[in-house]
Amino acid sequence: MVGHAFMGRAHGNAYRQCNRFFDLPMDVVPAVVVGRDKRRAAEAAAKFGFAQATTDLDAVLRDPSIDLVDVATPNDSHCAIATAALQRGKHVLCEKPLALTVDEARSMAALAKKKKVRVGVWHNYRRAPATALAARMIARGDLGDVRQVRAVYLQDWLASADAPASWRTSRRTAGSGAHGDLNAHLIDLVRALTGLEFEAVCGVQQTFTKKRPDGRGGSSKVDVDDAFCFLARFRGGAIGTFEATRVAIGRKNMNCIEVNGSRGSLRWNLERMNELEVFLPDGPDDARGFRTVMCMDGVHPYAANWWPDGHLVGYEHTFVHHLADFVRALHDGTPFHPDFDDGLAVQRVLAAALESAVEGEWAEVAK
Ligand code: SOE
Repeated sequence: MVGHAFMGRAHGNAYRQCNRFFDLPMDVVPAVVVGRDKRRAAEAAAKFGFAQATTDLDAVLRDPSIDLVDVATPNDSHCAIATAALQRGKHVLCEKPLALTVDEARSMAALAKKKKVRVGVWHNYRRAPATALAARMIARGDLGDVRQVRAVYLQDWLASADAPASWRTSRRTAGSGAHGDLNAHLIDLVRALTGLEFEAVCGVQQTFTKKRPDGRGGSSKVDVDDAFCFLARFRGGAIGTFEATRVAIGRKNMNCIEVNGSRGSLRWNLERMNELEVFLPDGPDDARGFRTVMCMDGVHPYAANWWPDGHLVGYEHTFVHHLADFVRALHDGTPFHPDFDDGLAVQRVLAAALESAVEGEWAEVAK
C-alpha cells in the first residue's frame, strides 16, 4: 500500500479486516506500506498489520512476491505510481478521482487492459449495504424507468478562512476542489445505482476563500473550487442535479442521493447509512408513503458477513467490502467495478463540468 495519512487509514483498516470477516478464496497478506517518511510508514504498517515499511517504491514494484499495489496518495501521483505498478504487471487499486486529467485516466485504463491485470478505483460508497440494495432494486426494475437523480455531497471543513491550505486546495496536486473530491463520488454512485451514462453537463463553481494559511506563517493561493454544482442530462432522457461543497456550515459529511423512477423513488444518506428510504406504489392508497428499510438483515448485501440481523456497520466497512469484492473477482476472474474504465468515465464528467463552468455553457461528455 502506498499511503497518505487519512486515506491510508481507511485502506489499511480494510486489509486488517477483510480476511477476518469475509470468507475469501485466498488470503490477503498485507506486505508493505510505502511512504515518503520512514517513521510514519512504519507506524502505519504496525497499526494495520503490514509486515514491512519502506520509502523505496521501486524496490517494492520489482518484488515478484507483491501482487497488488494500492495507491492511496494525493491525486497528482496516482497516474505515475499506478503506471509504474501496471508496467511491472501488478494489479492496482487506486484512490479517487482516478487521475488529474482525462488524458492520464485514459492512458491508465489502456495500460491496465494491455497488461491484462485487474484494477479498481476506491469509490467505496457503492458498497454500503443500502447503496448496494438500491442498485439491486433499480436493476430489478422496482422503480420503473429512472427519470431524475438528485445528488449532494456536503462538508464544511473549509468554511473558515483559517482552515489551512493543503494538497487538496491546489489545482496542481488535486486537479480541482470539492468537485474532484466529492462530485467524483456522486458521479460514480449515480452510474453504479442507475446504469445511466452522462450526455451533457452545465456547471457553476465558486472559491470563497482565495488564500489560506500555509502553516509556515505565510499564505497559499487557493485555485480550486470550494463549491461546485452542475446539472446533467443523461443518455436516454433522464436528468440530474449534483452539488459538492466543503463550505456548507454544519454539514460534516452528508452524502445523499435520491432517485425518482416512473413507479417509485428511493433516497440514501450517508449520515444514516444503513437505511434506505423507499417509495413503491404498493399497499392501500391511503397508507402509501416513503418507508425506511433498515438494510442490515441477512438478505441485504454484505450484512451477513458481519453481525446478527439488525446490528449496524459504518463508513470503514465500505472499504472492507470493496477490497473483499476485488479479491474475489481477482480469484474468480469475474468483473470488478469500478475499474479504470469507470474511473475514466467519471473523469470525463468531471472535466466536462469544469469546462462548462469556465466557459459558462453546457458541455458534452465524451463517450
Ligand atoms: C475529504 O473531503 C474526504 O476525505 C474525501 O477525500 C473522501 O473521498 C470522502 O469519502 C470523505 O471526505
